[in-house]
Amino acid sequence: MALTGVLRPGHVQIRVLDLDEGVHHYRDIMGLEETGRDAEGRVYLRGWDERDHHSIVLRQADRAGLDFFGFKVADEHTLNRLEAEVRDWGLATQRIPAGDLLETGERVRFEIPSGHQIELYAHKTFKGSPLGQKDPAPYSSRMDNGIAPMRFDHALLYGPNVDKVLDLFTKVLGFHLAEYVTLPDSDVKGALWLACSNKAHDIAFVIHPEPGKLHHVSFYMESIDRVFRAADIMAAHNVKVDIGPTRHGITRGGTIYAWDPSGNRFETFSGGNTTYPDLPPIAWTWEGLGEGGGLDVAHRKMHETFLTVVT
Ligand code: M3P
Ligand code: FE
Repeated sequence: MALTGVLRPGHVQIRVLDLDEGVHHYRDIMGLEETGRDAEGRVYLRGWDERDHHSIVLRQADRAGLDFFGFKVADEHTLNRLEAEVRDWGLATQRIPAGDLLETGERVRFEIPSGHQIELYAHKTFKGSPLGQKDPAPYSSRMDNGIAPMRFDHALLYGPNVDKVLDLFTKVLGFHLAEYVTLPDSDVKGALWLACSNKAHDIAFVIHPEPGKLHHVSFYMESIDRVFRAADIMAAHNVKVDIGPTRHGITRGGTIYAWDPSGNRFETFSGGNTTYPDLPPIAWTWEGLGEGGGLDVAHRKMHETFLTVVT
């Protein structure tokens, strides 16, 4: 499979209410590596299997949530082409200068119809992983440092105009729809799982009246064992758990949903379906999402927090 265009989720900037508390959570309990701090006081982190400089940026603010979600694209030419196509589709775009985020090139930012700030960029400094790039080592102690996810994997975002978001991501940004949920007694798609790769998904959306909301930022774990180990570490540090450990029927990923100290939900996720752009999407009904185990295979019910708690 030739990956071109949009390559992968590259970074998210998350607002935390107290920076030290946020750093303690993401660096010391999650076990992400701190790779930098900038003049604005933002803290940069990444998982042990990531090669680029960072994927998670923490910014202290008086309300929690997501500032922006950035995708890495293949090259400068792709960045220019997608910028033009996003404009032709009808969105205003803005160029953010290289270096605004540490070790990151120029970014193209636009607000999508769900109210989220999405960015594309072509360059971020290659830093390598702790295993090395040549004859890589089989093990690094970073793999056991806290919860120790391999990487930032995806986010689930809540907002209006999910139909327009689907059009933009599939017709302009080159994503395919992997799975979706229709609203009760309707064929309107109310939730989307979208992939630019053959992962289970790279970004997901659920319809919601308030724009720009964050449901969760997800971290990829090597195995379901590591998800259970994450549950032990969460318990040891009094991390508040929402759902799990269980499996999502949608994506078939092993999961825990839990909250950081600012109330932002995060997920430790493993496995999941392999998707291809030629396959028709998997369709879930509203009942399938709840009683059908789409959200929670083990308990086969809707959890109220899934629909109501977002930042
Ligand atoms: C995920 C995931 C639902 C499934 C959610 C899936 C809400 O968060 O990462 O696979 O049914
Ligand atoms: Fe998820």
